[in-house]
Amino acid sequence: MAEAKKRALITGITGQDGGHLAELLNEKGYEIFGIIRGQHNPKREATESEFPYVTLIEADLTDASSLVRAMQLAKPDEVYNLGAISHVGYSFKDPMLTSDVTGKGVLNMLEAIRLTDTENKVRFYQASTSEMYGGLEYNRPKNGYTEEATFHPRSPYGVAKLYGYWITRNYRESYNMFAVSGILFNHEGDRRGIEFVTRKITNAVARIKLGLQDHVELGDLWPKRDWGYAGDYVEGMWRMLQQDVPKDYVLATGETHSIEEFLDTAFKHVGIDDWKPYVKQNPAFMRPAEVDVLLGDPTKAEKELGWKRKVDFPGLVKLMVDHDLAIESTKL
Ligand code: F7E
Repeated sequence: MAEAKKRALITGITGQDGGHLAELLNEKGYEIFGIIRGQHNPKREATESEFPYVTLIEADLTDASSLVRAMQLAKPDEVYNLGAISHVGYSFKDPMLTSDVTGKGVLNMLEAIRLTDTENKVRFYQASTSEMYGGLEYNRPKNGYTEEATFHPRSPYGVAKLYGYWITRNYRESYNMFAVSGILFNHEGDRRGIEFVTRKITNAVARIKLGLQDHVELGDLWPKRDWGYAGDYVEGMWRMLQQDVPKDYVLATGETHSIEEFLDTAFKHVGIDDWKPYVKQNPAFMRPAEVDVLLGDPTKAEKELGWKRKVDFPGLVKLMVDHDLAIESTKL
């Protein structure tokens, strides 16, 4: 008899990582269920046409009973909790909702698993983040943040994610659940939303090159980030759930670059050597508290999961600019 297909339930299926993960799990032969929110979710149609192999289930991370129902319908072997209010700047404007969705939503999902998974077999992945570290000088390890580094979140988003991290760890320790956190540094790509700085830049670079726009407005340009490719990172998520022992892992590139360097690389890729005339600073895009420098140390994931990022910084910028050039040139 053929082996039964593994089943996965993904929250945040309409987001960047949800899309990459759905593709990966489909290649691996999983039966995939995705949680979608709301009566007329504007992303439903696009999600259905791009991922016809995903069964969508209406539920909401703020409603534990809807998650119990989703668990009963999907009967998953693995749950990937990627759903969140994920924009750091936005979390300052809506801190309560961020705390409910990005923080307490994790507890709702864990409880839904605990109440339905009577054999304690389900494996749970929590999308934790480098935003939990905060990037301040006093607690920046020289070779990058490891799984053991000190946390000091700098936004309502970071604080909510830290709750998600600890409640996941607490359920692992209290109920012996296979519940792990991937502490992922920034990961970008062609599925990235335009509200994040990398995609905002690559889209603007493409449009400026094509004569569709004459400048881009940004906030602070000095912060540094450890930017990788999202397609590489979902492979790491999956590997975490295939281990014998549940543990938390950092996924990062081990390199950090400023927004200025990102601008420089992106503009040079389309033949513009000096980006300064095309960039205006606008305080509306600055944050009440900034995360200065993020650099991750992925040694543990490399050793224990055999994971390593494939796309490097210039490769990532090129991939994103080329993708935006292709899309924007259809608008000429
Ligand atoms: O900002 C600065 C901004 O919004 C990066 C999320 O996936 O990664 C992401 O969080 C930096 C910050 O990403 C603009 O102030 C300047 O210093 O692209 P971002 P993020 O805040 O690092 C982590 C790991 C997550 O977990 C999050 O969910 O760029 N910046 N000017 C700007 N940022 C934006 N968005 N827009 C600007 O105009």
